[in-house]
Amino acid sequence: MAVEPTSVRTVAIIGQGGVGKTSVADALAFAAGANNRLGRVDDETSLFDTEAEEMRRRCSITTSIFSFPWAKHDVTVVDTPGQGNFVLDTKSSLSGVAGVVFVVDPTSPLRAESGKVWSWAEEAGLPVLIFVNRMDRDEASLDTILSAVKEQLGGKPALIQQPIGEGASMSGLVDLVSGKAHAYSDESGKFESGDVPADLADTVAALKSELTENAAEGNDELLEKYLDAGELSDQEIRAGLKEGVRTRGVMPVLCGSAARNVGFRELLDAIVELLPAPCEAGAAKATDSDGNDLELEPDAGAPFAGLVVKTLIDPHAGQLSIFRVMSGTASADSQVINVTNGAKERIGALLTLQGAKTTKSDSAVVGQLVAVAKLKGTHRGNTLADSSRQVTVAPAEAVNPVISFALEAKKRGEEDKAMQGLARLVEEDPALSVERDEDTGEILLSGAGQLHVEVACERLQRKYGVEVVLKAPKVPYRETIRKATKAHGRLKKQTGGHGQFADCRIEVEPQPRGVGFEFVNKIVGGAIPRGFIPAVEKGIVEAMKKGLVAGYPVVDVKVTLVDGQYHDVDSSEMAFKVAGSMAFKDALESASPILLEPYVNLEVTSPDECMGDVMGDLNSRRGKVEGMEQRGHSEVIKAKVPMSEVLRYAPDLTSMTSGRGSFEMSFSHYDPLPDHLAAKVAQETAQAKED
Ligand SMILES: Nc1nc2c(ncn2[C@@H]2O[C@H](COP(=O)(O)OP(=O)(O)OP(=O)(O)O)[C@@H](O)[C@H]2O)c(=O)[nH]1
Ligand SMILES: [Mg+2]
Repeated sequence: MAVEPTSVRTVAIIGQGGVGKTSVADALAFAAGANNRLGRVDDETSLFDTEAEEMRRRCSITTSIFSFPWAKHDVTVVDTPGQGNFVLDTKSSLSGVAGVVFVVDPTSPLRAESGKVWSWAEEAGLPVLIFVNRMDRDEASLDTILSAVKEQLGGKPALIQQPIGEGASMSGLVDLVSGKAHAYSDESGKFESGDVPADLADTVAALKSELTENAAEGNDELLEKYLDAGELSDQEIRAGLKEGVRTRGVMPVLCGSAARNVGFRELLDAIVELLPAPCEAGAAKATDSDGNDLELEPDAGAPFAGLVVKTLIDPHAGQLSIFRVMSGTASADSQVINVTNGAKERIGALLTLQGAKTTKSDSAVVGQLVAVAKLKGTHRGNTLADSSRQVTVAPAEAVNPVISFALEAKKRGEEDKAMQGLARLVEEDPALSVERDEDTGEILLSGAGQLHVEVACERLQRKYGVEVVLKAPKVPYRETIRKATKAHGRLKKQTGGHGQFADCRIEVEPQPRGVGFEFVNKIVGGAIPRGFIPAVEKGIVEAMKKGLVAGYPVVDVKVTLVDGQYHDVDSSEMAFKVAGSMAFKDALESASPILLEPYVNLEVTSPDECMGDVMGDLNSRRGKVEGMEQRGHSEVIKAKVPMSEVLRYAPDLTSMTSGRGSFEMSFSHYDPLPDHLAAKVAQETAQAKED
């Protein structure tokens, strides 16, 4: 039977690394009866951390999805990675869901990872439930963590539960809306409902009136009634909260412990009662084939459109494309168009995801997150649609990789096999990229950090049987110009037979940092026929791949094509491409080219007493400290540092802080490399070429 769109709930479990997201996801699946035992990360029995690399590290590396029914609803839980090296996979998964559970740890401060996932959820306009996990720990402080959510993230937490007992002696929760106490006597996840313990009565009464006020604020009618009568019914409070959640005005807070299996039926109920169905979240924006914006009605009867948010590749079973139905209904055994690239695709079986397993289903309605196997030309970010209405939906913006390593296959001659395997890993992981250096033949693998790249190599070996060795990390330098200049490119080979002729004149000027490449055509009077102009641009783009200083790509330049000549017979696209390329190379010579180096944002958390060492060290690495902040007994330092100086920061920080420091890194910007260092880089490139 088809699912009603209003009973669909899709929710991503997000938060910084190690707060217990996967444990929460497992506890939800167990509470709903989707698993007959409670999966645990520590015993390698989790339904969500199922890959060898995840189990070995006790850390989620990729997003994992599980759908199950709860209270007549179709609930899909998306467990996301939180660790800095893997967290980028979380971003694209957020376009697959209509809400998030933001998990926090009341025993430790919020780190940059939390800020990152929080801001992605904010950008996507996703409603938030906050789950305070680890309430079983004696040092847990609900107040401290909720103030941090408010102050550091701008969250709007509203408690809807009050824990009974603290830390190890926590014995249950009071549901503030119903005023019932839920007493937990074991780890079965089941509770006895009863009256609020007498010693909590005052606290609960005060919290309830605060909550009622919060709920009333979502809706004018309720507010009026509340101001009038001084109270609201449970039903009205829930309705007010739901309204506030949808518009991100309120973020209900639930408490519990994945270790003790406390609080998960309540969390399931909150997902169903307080988070909107995807179809209630508002119409999705799309673009039609003429480039016009339109809204997709969140209606099961509308023409089908779906956004592919993730690709999974199993070496044996092949490719799975996971998509969110953005409008209409997807049906098994149907024909669709991949609107992004025009390919016709057949949806054979539709699959519901259950961790590492799947089950077949006949259809999926608007809002559901499902998979289809063996689509040939479909990739993450593509839109699939019914041929009757060919629209595209914009995918999440990709995030740039931070660090690159050169690698080679351990066995001679396995380079191509490595490239093929890596290409599949890149298809699965938006934060990974791979390319081949044309000069040295080396494979360059880039990712969010050293650990990310290392894990990719482990997966390459396990899934595709190729062993590789990582070499020193490579800094992705760029080149640009400092001076505007004019240049000329002329190809003339007209001796005997069919000749080659093309001539172009260009003006080249620097652009502000980060603006990229711009090409302007100012040819008048047909000095170069219109049909050849794209060829000139192509030639320039080709020449930009290799700068003059040290062979790195040239960025941030504007090129204006101002004049040229052609020959009726001897001119061709190829000839103009070559001429464009020649002109650009000529321009570089006189435009005073320089090297640019990448900077990273570095956020270091260090115990107070190691601060001096950490700061001094950052200075010696040419870092610019931008701010410091006290968080508990730690100091958080934010700095911008040249990437070349922190390629191997982890072991150094470990030794400076006796293992108590941690850091996060993300790409920041490019800036000119000081001259004496530029000379060294140029020399190294020349040396590598010779070797
Ligand atoms: N005491 C206690 N430990 C917990 C609780 N929840 C999770 N843990 C433990 O914390 C560790 C990390 O749990 P995970 O569920 O893997 O955390 P995560 O947020 O998924 O971590 P990443 O996937 O790396 O982002 C495991 O050893 C869990 O057993 C809890 O409520 N109380
Ligand atoms: Mg996890």
